[in-house]
Amino acid sequence: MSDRIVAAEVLLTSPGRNYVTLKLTTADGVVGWGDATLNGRELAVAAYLREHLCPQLVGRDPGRIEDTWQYLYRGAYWRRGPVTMTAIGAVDLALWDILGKTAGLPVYRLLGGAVRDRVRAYTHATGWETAQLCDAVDAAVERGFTAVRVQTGVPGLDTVYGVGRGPGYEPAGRGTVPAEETWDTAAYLRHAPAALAEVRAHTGPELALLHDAHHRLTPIEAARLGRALEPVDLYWLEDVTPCENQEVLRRVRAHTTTPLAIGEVFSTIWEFQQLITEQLIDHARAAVTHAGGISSLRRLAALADPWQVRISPHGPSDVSPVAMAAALHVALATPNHGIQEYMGHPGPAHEVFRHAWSCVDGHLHPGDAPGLGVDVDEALAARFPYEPALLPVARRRDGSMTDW
Ligand code: EZ4
Ligand code: CO
Repeated sequence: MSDRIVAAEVLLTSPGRNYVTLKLTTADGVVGWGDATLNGRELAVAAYLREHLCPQLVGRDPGRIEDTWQYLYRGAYWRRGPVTMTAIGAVDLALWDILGKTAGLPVYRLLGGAVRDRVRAYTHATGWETAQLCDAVDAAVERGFTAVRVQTGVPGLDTVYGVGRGPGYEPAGRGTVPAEETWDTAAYLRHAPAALAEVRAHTGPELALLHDAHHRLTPIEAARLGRALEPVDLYWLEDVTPCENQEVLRRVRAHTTTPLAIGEVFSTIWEFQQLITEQLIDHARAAVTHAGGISSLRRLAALADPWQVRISPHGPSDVSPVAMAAALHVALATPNHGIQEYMGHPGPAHEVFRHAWSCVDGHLHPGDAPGLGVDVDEALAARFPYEPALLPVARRRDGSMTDW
């Protein structure tokens, strides 16, 4: 008789930032782990799992990964959306973990084996002033990175999302009410191209530079920025416009050859469909958990491949070491993978989530441990209780809300 899931539990922990983790246990005693972290909406996913999915998982055959995905997605009347898809993603990750542990193989071998030796990664460099930013880029290069995301301060603004006044930044701030920031697109567009050109002059031509606009621009502003950044030779310009209307990207594409990356807030393959089939983007940025797991990320890659679009998944501190492992197994085994974002995790997170994956010379590898290769230290996790934390919101100078 095939194995059965006998327990489905949700763990909340905050070793430097909040993480939600799904634990599935089989009758044979195999444990599978899935990441269910949705930045600033952790408890919504935890409740979706605890109240709705966990009771449906107990008694199921853990080996029926695709059928479970179809059951939770296609079978449900209310579907799509980041909370639902993150919960399904966590289940999918945990089931692949169980399959790998049962087979005694790392997940990438179950996906067809490695198509590359290692996974190229990019990390973040931030600096309020351009000189500081150049120092941060140098530090990343020193660590071996061949690709760096550069985010700059904007004169006249007190804060800019994703840019610390000191080294580094953490997207979510503690508390139950979000911080409010002021945003000024005109000031940003006046400053960013010149700042990035200075960074390019500092680095020379070879280093891959990336930049993230965090969904703040109109189509014509995005087109202007893309065109202004062409001399900088970016690896990509990310999230130029808000996520709802994909057609606006046609206008951006018509005006610039700067490569575009979009999709860290997308939850399903269907949100990418038009962007891929009209070749409006170069990189699909879905995070493995937020878009429904390994099973659906592989489907997204298959859809993107004939259109020469690559998958380059989201990898900030809020993508837990469990989801990072899953992203790396997919990356190692997927031909049209581009680059993996690697922001890094707070120190204690590496102790709670002991992982076989590694980052060496700016490249990642999932390791060869069976399954996903992450063990969760539950006793240690319990010593870091969940603390509410949220992403900021932003208003324009006239006080109206602006887009993400
Ligand atoms: O804003 O992870 O490309 N990376 C990013 C991140 C995201 C946060 C949101 O949870 O844009 O910094
Ligand atoms: Co981004």
